[in-house]
Amino acid sequence: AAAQIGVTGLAVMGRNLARNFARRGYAVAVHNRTPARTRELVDEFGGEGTFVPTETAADCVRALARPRCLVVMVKAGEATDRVVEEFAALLDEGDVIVDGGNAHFEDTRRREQQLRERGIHFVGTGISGGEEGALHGPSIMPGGSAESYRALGPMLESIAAAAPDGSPCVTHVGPDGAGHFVKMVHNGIEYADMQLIGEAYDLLRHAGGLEPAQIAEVFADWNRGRLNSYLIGITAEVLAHRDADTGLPFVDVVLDQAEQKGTGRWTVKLALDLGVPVNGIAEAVFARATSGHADLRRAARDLPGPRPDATAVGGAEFTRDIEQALYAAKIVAYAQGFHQIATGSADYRWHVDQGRVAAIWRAGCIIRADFLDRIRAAFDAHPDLPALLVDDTFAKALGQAQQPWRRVVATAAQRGIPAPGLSAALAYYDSLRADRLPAALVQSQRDYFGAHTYHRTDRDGVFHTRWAEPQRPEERAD
Ligand code: 2AM
Repeated sequence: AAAQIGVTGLAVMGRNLARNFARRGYAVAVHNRTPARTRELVDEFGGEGTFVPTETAADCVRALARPRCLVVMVKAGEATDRVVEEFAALLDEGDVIVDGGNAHFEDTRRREQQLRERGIHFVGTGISGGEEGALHGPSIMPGGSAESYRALGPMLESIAAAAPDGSPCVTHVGPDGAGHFVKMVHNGIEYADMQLIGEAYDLLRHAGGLEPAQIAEVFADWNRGRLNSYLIGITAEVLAHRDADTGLPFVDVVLDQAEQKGTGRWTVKLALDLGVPVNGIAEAVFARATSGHADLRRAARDLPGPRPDATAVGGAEFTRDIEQALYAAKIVAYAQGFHQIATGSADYRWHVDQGRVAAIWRAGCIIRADFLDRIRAAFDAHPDLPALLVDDTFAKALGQAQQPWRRVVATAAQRGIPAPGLSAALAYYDSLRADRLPAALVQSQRDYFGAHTYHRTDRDGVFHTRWAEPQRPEERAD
């Protein structure tokens, strides 16, 4: 029988995705550069469904029913280019190549355009949820042509995670690179969420005087409330875990240097180009970078400042304050991510439905949470919501969090506990709220040294002041 879908690149993500298709009843052609991996997959998991092992790319293409749908799961970058080209040469008009790797969306745009000229659909697809997600149901973010989704959509819908309301966590995000773009921002938000959770832990420990096992209970408790999410859940588990060798809390034996593969950095780089303020996400990326500068940290260790742990603030009230601050900063981080999606969507003319994006992040992906359903509801109620923060539900939560959030940031500053995510989010929030920003002074400075001109609050037009002259006369510059 002809296979309905093919998967090439059978490392753990590709293998699990192939198994997921097979378990859902699809006949899956499987292929890998090194054929031993293909044989291993079939030997080990062949009983789970119908696999069609293939040795060469040509064999793989021959095994597929038309229009052929092939999922490429190889390393992003050159390997993807090479594999896509190898298969594209064997495919016909109307066939579909899915790139399920973590490609940069600009690469996806380039590949999509090149293949479109040859009549082949190229579908850059974000897949989130790690190895387990790939096997049991990821959140899937396909881009590419709407036409490609007709062949592909039903198959993706059947392997995707199901949201609490039963709907599959996949949608046609938009044309060309939209899927990989949205996946990139997903990862940026993930960085911010993880950083905020890290700061909450740090404050509970060093200002609150709690031990990791106690903080595990706090997180487990939060996980039963509005913060309920995959990340909060695994945080509780990690904090409860003790190292087998030393008996110490696991978190205390792990070197405090957080690494990154690049999608968070991409998010921030692109935000800079788009002019979207994502300071919460940026602080999370920089916090990882800061942690990795061991020499810098060693050199700075003896700089003056308060030492944490002096006296515990402690108490249930402080824990409640942190929960409020965490929730408020989380709203800000997600709002920034969605602002970036809206801006990218407008710039690239993708028409991304932000409510749909929130909906497909409700399950399967790393940032899955009840919270995403609140975001979905906000966009469903007001598709043109100018900022997530002003949605009634979120505005109310931010209102309630005001004083606790400010107390937490103040406590962090007073005690010398770094909280870049929580405080950047607050600064962003207050910047948006401000009647007047010191941007007026900055623009004045620009006019002073660079004749960059300014607008006035009281009159239309463009103005420049001749600062070098004693009378500092103002002239129109337009
Ligand atoms: P391999 O098993 O032959 O190494 C993750 O590295 C996956 O991408 C693996 O399945 C790997 O195949 C595949 N891969 C990496 N680089 C590749 C390339 N240049 N061509 C084909 N497959 C590649």
